[in-house]
Amino acid sequence: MTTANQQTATPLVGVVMGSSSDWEVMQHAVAMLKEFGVPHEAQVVSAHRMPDQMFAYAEAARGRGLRAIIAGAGGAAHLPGMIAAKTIVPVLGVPVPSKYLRGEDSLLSIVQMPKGVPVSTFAIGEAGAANAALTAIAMLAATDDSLAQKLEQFRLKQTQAAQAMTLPL
Ligand code: RP5
Repeated sequence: MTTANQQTATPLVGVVMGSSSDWEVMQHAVAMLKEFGVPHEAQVVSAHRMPDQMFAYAEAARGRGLRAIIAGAGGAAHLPGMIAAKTIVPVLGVPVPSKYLRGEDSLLSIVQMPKGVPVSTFAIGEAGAANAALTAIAMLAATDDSLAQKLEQFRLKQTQAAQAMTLPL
């Protein structure tokens, strides 16, 4: 599986992650963006192994038309916060489960941003990745009626699925 420079035409959402090992989780953000037909890109940008590229990515983001950046990382997860430090494009942080602390370290590293430079932080793992994408989609839907309709339908399907649930009584 490769995550190198996946891109659709003129991306509105950037998905970055600290390692290709994060892809197992972060692919759920990309899958959601694909499902909604949102132009996006996905690539590895490591905070501690490629800091210069990380800054370049963040600095160029707004000028390239990105409206949101979904950043996933595990362990001492600096990536979302450092990207947020270099751009005013909203950053949605996804804590990736780590080997020893199961992502609690990632979550606390991402969520505890000091006042002034926010990172919207999501649940650890797959749900967080998917919900970060849904939040980016909701942000875009504020000025895109067709996307808003798709989002309403997506929610309606979940309502109908819950209403159809039965218990083995
Ligand atoms: C972080 O370290 C990455 O985001 C990843 O979650 C973790 C482990 O990276 P690898 O050693 O698998 O490349 O930078």
